[in-house]
Amino acid sequence: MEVLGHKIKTIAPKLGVMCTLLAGAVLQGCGGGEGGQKSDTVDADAASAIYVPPGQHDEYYSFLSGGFNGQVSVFGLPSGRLLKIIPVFTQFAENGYGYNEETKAMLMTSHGFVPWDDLHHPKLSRTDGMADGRFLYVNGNNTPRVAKVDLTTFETVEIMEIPNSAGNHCSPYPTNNNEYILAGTRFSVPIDTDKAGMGDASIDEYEDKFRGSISFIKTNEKDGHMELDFQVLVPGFDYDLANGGKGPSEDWVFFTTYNTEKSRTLKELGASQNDRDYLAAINWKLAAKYAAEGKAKEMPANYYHNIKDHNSHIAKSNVIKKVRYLLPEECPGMMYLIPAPKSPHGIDVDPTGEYMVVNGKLAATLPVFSFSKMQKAIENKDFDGEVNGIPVFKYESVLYGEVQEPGLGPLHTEFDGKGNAYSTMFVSSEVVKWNVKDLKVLDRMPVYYSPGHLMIPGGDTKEPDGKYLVVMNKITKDRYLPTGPELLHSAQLIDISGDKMRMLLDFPTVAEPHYAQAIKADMVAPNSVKFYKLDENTHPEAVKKESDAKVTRQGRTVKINMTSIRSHFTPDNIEGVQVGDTVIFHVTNLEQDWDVPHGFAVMGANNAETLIMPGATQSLRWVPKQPGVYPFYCTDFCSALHQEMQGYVRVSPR
Ligand code: CUK
Ligand code: CUA
Repeated sequence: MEVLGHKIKTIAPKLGVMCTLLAGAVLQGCGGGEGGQKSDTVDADAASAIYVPPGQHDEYYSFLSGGFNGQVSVFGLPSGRLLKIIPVFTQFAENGYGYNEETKAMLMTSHGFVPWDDLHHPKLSRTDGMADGRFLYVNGNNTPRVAKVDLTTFETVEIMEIPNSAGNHCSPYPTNNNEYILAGTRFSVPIDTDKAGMGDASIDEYEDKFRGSISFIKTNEKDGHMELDFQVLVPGFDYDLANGGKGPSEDWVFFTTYNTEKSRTLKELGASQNDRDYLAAINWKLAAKYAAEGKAKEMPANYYHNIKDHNSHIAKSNVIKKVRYLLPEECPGMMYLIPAPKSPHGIDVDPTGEYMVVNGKLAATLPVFSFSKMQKAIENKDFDGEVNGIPVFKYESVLYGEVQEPGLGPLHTEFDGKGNAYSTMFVSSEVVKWNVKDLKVLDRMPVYYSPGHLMIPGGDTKEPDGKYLVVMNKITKDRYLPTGPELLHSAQLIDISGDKMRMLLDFPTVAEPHYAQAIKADMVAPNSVKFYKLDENTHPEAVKKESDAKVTRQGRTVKINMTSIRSHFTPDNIEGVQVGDTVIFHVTNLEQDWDVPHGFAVMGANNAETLIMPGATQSLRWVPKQPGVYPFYCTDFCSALHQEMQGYVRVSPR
């Protein structure tokens, strides 16, 4: 197969072949190949390498995306202990997120209340090219959103909807000093710059009317607060993944694209008939400069930006009505296209910032592009035509070299900071270690089964911490005791400190992890909030002492300002509620101690419980439908008298 004159071998001229290969790999549980070792043979010291004695802490926090559960799960490494599930785009009955009055607004969008999403990529905020442990940014794929988790509280505190986007997959990518969080569209959609909301066009007009977008979200240095500065409306391809430069390539960010022939269907190989797709290179600094210098135009928009206040714990939605945009064809030098094997998946830039690895999942080689060659090609205008006014490089003029026979189905690559890269091979089900300079394969480790992303702590930064590698496998099959047709996905921990990879541990994950991030525990743990200070609670319905607790009626609404402290609620016996009233319990947890939340649940309420952190106020809305005496109680075991932490609400007929 030829890519602009350059030979690229593909393993799968037809998608069917890919599927057969995949099925073969999965069914046989094959992997390995030359130099492979059976990962079932775990060496005798593996246990001690991951053993974290009771009462001691892990060395790393890792943050795994939950994929289709819309959450992030936090695991300690190397133990694989699950430390927390953080709901982001999903209602979480366990703690009332998205059910209680304070957090409902977090899940508001221009489409209404959307309490689910598909969360793929956690990314830690950055300072000087390194993860700084302050915030975790994550993407919502389905109803395009970017969220921020505060790592002092491990709570989702901000969610921004992304206009002019569909399938927010190449997202989020924080630049090296968190100047911007970049978020790229997956699907191109019709974008009408005269009107807010979704554009409309016949799907047959794809070629002319559909565009993608890359959003430039500015962040505030102090609190990480997001603001959509502008968007670049890019050609109507599909965009897959993003990764940014470092050092010399710091000003650049790269996106893999597919469907560059702008077809709408895979039928008859429609979307994959091109010999090649592109790696899109965007100079984000130059884009910001163009936007600042007035090149950006303004269009109407309608998107939600939801922020949770730290002191009141109340989330509020702001609806934003305009967005600025740049067109690459009007901004010379801002965007280029590099031919790449067709349907590439991950793009990963090495720690030096010189090498861009394109994981062409259908290709038999792994091409590595050179940033300095790209700079030269720009200088010499060494182009091979253009697409929508965007120059396309010649493959050879930017290619550093190709890893030969890396394995089948390369998806993602990370780096160990010692000159090596590690790539996942989805089809041959292995992690392959190779040297970035000489492109030689050094080692292979079969993994079980069919890995997607892999993650080395700091492996996407300028200084990776090359001790452990976590590979996240899509298919679990026989790795654990069977649990019916569905098994949890599986992560495997591999020691990469030596020449050869060493399998240490399997652990089940929560739903489907795509990407993950990890950071040394001491970058996060010391800043962890132990409880909220009651005297800083600015919730308008907070009551800070029991004697202020009260029940008030306003029309058909009954407001119950309640307190909780070990081990009672005040008030705990409530009368005067009628069927059909709207009852709102505003519960303030008076505790000022670490790890003493109280739960609150009332019989028949069709929302959830809520779990109130010490010092915080949370509110549950309830409309009783039948007369009766309804018990309520604390749901989280809080003291020897936890079971007694209860009360009644009497609901009378109207
Ligand atoms: S993607 Cu899932 S394995 Cu959404 Cu980063 Cu590659
Ligand atoms: Cu409060 Cu149990």
